[in-house]
Amino acid sequence: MSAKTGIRALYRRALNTTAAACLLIGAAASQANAEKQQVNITAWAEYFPREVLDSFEAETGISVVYDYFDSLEQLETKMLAGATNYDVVLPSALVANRLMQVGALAELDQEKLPNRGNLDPKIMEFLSRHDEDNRHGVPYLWGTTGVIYNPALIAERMENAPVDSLDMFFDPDVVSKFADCGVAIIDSPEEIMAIALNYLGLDPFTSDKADFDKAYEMLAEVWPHVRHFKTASIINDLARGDLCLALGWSGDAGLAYARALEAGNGVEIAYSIPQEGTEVFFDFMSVPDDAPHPENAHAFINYMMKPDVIASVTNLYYYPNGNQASLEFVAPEIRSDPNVYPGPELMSKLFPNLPRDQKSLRLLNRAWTRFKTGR
Ligand code: N2P
Repeated sequence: MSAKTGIRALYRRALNTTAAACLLIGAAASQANAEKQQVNITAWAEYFPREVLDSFEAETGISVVYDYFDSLEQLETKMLAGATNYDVVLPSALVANRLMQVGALAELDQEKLPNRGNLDPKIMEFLSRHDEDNRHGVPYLWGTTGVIYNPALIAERMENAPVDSLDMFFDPDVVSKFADCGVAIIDSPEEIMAIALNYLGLDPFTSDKADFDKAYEMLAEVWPHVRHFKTASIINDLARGDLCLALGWSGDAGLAYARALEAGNGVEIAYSIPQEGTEVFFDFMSVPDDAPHPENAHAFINYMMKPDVIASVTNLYYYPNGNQASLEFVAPEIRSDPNVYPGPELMSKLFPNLPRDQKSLRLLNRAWTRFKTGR
């Protein structure tokens, strides 16, 4: 990342937080009813720090059962089937919108969420496009999809590589240079297809088959140079030096850097938001309509909206959050890192993911599957 010393400081802070959490766990154990109370959440791996969950358990006596998913498609399929036993789910705003339309998300009880006042009105307004009047969820973390790279391995293979451009992935002459040190792309069809269409100068939310064909043709040239599409392996593979380039999420770049530092293996990781523009995502805390512990779900969501709590998540994971009151607790080196909190110029090049009709979704998924499987 740009502020390396900053990451080191954050990393030290993370270790201190772990020590503090250990003391709190002792306090929780003394609460007689601790084990009777439970909240079942599902989210990405590396999205809720263990120490934050421990503090929640210590403060409320509600224990957290955390089940993680590797792709939004996996979450959506489960949620559409229903009876998941989850109390809190973390879809993107776009997936949340589709889940709402089929009644899979409950309306939140706003009175049980007094910390809502801490949220950023601009982000709430944005999210109201996906969730009218912000009734079904509250923003958690957000971020961008961009170029994660190992500067040393890239420089060995190409002088002045265009690291702030999607040419790194979509120009076969460029990406082929990095095939030997390992290139990965997140398995996230709606996000990557929108970015690819936008790179080609096409409408990222097109419904025209010819546009999807053009994107597929470009991606087919890229495919031979991609080592894998395993979203969940990207952080560790980068941190070990087993990948030199990944099209992935901004915060995961910070995590890969921190993990390499922890391993002391000399691997460095950097991130840039592509100048052609890319997707900005907003993740969403919400409650399934059939959640078994809706009270606990509200308590959990409310806890995550405490300014110091959500700031500690941003400080650890390098993803910005949707909580305005937390900004004063966010480490200055993160708040001022334009790759984490993009300035207005970069921000204007970012586009949020928007709903598509069924026919376009089918075209998109078909192009993606052909790309991913090299057919
Ligand atoms: C997982 C981060 C996922 C964010 N480490 C994607 N919206």
